[in-house]
Formats: sequence, structure tokens, C-alpha cells
Amino acid sequence: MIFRYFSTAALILLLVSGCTNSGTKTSGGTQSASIEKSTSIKTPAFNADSAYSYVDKQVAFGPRVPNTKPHDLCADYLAGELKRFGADVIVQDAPVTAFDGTELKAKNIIGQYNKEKKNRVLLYAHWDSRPFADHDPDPKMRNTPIPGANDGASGVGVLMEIARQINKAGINIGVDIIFFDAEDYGTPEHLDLPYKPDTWCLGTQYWCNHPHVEDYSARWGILLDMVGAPDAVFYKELYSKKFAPDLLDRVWNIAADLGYLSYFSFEDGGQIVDDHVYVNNLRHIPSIDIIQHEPMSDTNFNAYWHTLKDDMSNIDKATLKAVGQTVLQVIYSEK
Ligand code: AHN
Ligand code: ZN
Repeated sequence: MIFRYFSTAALILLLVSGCTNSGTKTSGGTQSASIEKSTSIKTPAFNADSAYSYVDKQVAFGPRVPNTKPHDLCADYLAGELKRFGADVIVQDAPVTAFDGTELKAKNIIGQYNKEKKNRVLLYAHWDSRPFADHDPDPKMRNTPIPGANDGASGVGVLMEIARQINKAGINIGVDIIFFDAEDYGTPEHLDLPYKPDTWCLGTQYWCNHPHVEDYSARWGILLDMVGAPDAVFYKELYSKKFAPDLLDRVWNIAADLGYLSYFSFEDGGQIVDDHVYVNNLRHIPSIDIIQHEPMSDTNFNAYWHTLKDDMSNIDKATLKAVGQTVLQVIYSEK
């Protein structure tokens, strides 16, 4: 009897799916839904102590200004750590020209997880530090390089901890983590120099025109910039809203669900020309920027932005945790 045959088959399926949790071959809607659930990986806990130590380590090299020794030593350190965390690593030489004609030997550091997967996402931050403290209150110090704890090292520190967690837990999608160089070599603002377009984000511009994989693409990208200061507030940056509104909403909703509403404000921020603008315009990967914005300050940024005080006292583990846990939840909930 056909009826009897079906009910027996259904009973067997029920028993099979009830007794095993993964790798069971079944067909039909309910079964594949339960399989998908059983193979999804639980979001790991982001360790803020660990992220903090990666920030501290970068700052301890000294300012990571292209064409200097601390810069090259830090590049080796970052590439080595990503390898230790199981990524397939490429250090891309990115020769670029600065606003004043200086040829910079920039290096983009790329860590790939599940390199073969088509379904991938991109996480990025800049790892260089600004060669001049052009917003320092002391005019004599404005040609001195900044420590770049928040501006540079914080985003990289968070992504290193994410890499470490991906290595421990595994992940079902492809993830690329890129540390871009020469973001912060833009025309200094304390000198009265003529306007020149596109002097910021030089490493990113190079990579957009010479991606590490031919025709590289990803579903979306998240840029982390200045994500470590105490009591930072991340507003909805307007280029992000224009280029990737769905991703922006998703990230902010996840942050709110996790209890980080005091860091992630649902209000609009300003328009900030940052690495994500080039990734959006040149590589067409819808990208958002999680960046601290202070609408009440003179610069629109953190009080120590581009000053010599952007050191470890400008880093708070609670902020690193809010950003890191949110981004982990975003990538682990990606289907
Ligand atoms: C400008 O100041 C044009 N953009 C901000 C991007 C930036 C600088 N992020 C860190 N430092
Ligand atoms: Zn900067």
C-alpha cells in the first residue's frame, strides 16, 4: 500500500533525524532546515583582553609610518599572527605616491579563510599610523608621527581577535580580513597646501585596482576605523547608508540586540571619506564604516584624533568588546 509505505519512510526519517545531528543525508524541506541548523556554528565569545593586547603590541612598535623600520616590523608581526591564526596570508606590495610625491612602499596584509568559497565577506581596517600630528594642540608637534592607538591599531586589534576566534571555531562562509596601508598619509591640514584629490586611503585604492584575486568580490564589507576609545559612539555614517543600507541596518540591529545601544546610535552621522568609499566605488562591494564620530567636536572626531595623545590611554576594552562581538555575530549569522 502506498499510504503504508510513506508512513514507514516518514517514521524512519524521523528516527534518523532524531538520533544524529550532522551529516545525515535526507531530502525534503523540514529535514534540510534541521540539518542547516545543526551545522551552523555558535558565535564565539570575543575576548577584549586579547584584542587590547593586539592594539598594545602594534603601538609598542612605534608609529607605523610607511618607509620606516617600525612599519616593516609591524607588517611582519601582523602577517605572522594571521598565519598563526590559520589564515592563508598574502602580503601585497602596494607602491603608491603620497601627496608630496614621496614614493611609499606600502603593504596590504590579507588573511583569507575558506579561500575556495564563493560566498564571502570582507572585513578591513587600516594598519598604518599618521606621519604628522596635524591636530595636536602644540603647533611644534604637528610634524611628529602619532602613536595611532585608536586611529589604526584599534580596528586591526579587533580583527586579529576575530581571526583568532574564526580559527578556533571554524566558519561556514569565506572571510577575508585585510589590513590596508597608507590610509592616513593624506595632505596635512596644518600646512597651507593646495587641494589634491584622493591623497587618503592609498593602500586601499591600490588594492581596489589590483585585487589579490582576479575579479575579487565579496557580498559585503565592513570597515572598522577608530573603534577603541572610551565611550565611543558610532553613528550611521552617510556613505555607508547610501551604499549598503541593508547591511548597516543589520549590523546596528545586531548591536542593539546584544545590548550595545550606548555605542551604536541609530542617528545619522556625517559623510566620511574613508577606505570604504573606494571599496564601494572602485570594487563595488557594498561596504559600511563603523567609525567613531563626535558631532560636537571641532574635527567631528575623537578629541585625540591626529594628536600625540592617541595612545593606549585612548583605548577601552569595553568599546573593543562591543564592536568585536557585534561583528562576530554578523559574520556567524551570515547564511
Ligand atoms: C578624512 O579626514 C578625510 N577622513 C577620515 C579618515 C580617517 C583618517 N580615518 C582615520 N584617519
Ligand atoms: Zn587618521
